[in-house]
Amino acid sequence: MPSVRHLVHELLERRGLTTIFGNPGSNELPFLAELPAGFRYVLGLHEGAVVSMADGYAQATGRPVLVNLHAASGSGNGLGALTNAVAARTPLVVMAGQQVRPAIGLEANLANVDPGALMRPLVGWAGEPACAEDVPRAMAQALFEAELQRRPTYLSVPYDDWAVDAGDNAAAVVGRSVRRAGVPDDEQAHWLVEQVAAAENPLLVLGGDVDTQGLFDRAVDLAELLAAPVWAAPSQFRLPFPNRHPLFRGVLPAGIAPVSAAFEGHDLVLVLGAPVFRYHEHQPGPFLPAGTRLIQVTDDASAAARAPMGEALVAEPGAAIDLLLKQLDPRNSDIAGAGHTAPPSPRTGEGGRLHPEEVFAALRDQQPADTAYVVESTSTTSSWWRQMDLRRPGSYYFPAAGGLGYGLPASVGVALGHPDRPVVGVIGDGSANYGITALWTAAQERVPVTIVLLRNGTYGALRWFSDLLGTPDVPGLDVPGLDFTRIAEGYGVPAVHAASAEELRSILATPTDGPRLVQVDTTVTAPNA
Ligand code: TZD
Ligand code: CA
Repeated sequence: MPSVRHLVHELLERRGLTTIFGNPGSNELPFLAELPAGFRYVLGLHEGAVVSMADGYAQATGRPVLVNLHAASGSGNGLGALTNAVAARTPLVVMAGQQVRPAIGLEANLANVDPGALMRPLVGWAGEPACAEDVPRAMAQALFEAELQRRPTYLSVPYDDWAVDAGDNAAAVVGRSVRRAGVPDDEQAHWLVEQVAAAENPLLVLGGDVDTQGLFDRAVDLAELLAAPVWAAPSQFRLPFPNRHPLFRGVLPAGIAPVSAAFEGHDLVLVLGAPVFRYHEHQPGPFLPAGTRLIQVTDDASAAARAPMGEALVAEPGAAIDLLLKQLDPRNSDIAGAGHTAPPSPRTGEGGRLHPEEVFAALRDQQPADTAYVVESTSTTSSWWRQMDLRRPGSYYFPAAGGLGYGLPASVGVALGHPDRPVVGVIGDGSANYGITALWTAAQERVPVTIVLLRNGTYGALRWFSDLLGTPDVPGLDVPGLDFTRIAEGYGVPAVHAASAEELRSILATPTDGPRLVQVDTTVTAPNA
């Protein structure tokens, strides 16, 4: 009879979870024993980096990923990064080892006394099997829950379970499949089509799910059919629409009042694949202007339930888009033929520092059009969108819950998931420190990724916030004295300092077959200017 370990390995293999991101401890070693050929263990040196690498990899491949963490201390280290995976709806299956059952109640070292309580409310499901024979089924549940809920899950397994004979029934779970459909029924479809057809001046708001669910190009077809302007939903973690398309209006500002102002004059706002809404700065006001209705289509039942206004249809956004494309007549518009708007010339820096716009213009001009960017640079948002020209699906990733430490590791994860695309991480000198150990993984795995490190010496976004909140005298906002070329070299990643826009352009013009870091000194900017 096969062991628990053998069955779980087989289950993971059959479900395609053969690239494992992890940082093991003693409790985890028995699971890792006898890993079949074909499995790849990508070692990260800190659990925050492990989870963020896995998040980037899972988003890039569109597949669930197994994350292997140590018990309480290791899992705890991963929690901050898990906030981003929750907001991005990434199906990570986090598995941690556990002490042997008799030792848990004694609170022996490395026991995870209440694993579910440690990980909730972030994970959508958490469990520890009540007996060894139940481990393969519990692993299948963790995996299916992650896929069905589109949310990370957590499984804790006592380490002496792995060698146990799994018994006759346990193998039945290995070949299971669970499918899901989210197509509106006829009546719901009819209602949705009617509402959109009747709107005089509809507006589309697209969320990150549009890109994660492969709907980027179809969203363009829908917007052109409706001749409707398009906003990206606030606090965006993916780009759902080409950012220089003539119908694109930008990313909605993350406050109640400015969102409402942006909807002024539209009788219908159709939100696809986003919560309503992920606000940030508290700017009170009416949720919607008078005369504006809102319909949200999302497959995230919780996002529909918690929205404070509008009507919701819980269904796959892709199904709704297909339905509207099939059943609506095109509105007269010459927009489809209009070209993408040209970027303005970049603002320039001073005192030997580049303006971030000069850096982004260099990326836009020198990088191939299919480059995927992972951005964690918080004060340069406006500069970024002013200069970039992103027209392909999967071009942009940002920490979905705003938790720093995602960008650098996720760049590595996205590059591992997309060996066919150039990947650039655009990382601030504050943000880089939270996930810095991913440089080591990039070096060891020879991941072709370029990290452009923007060194402005400060937490720029917090400087802007301190003005907004009327707290100009707060401590702890500057980060001087960091040389990321030396830090990167120490982790085994070749690094250069680019002192001018020309130098940066010539570095970027040479493709790389391994990791590299380019440090640039930049001027301090505000996220909204
Ligand atoms: N810690 C974590 C894990 N996430 C956070 N979001 C913060 C702290 C707070 N924070 C922000 O929200 S932005 C920011 C911090 C510290 C500054 C980031 O600095 P940076 O980028 O150098 O990466 P800018 O462009 O200088 O703002
Ligand atoms: Ca900074």
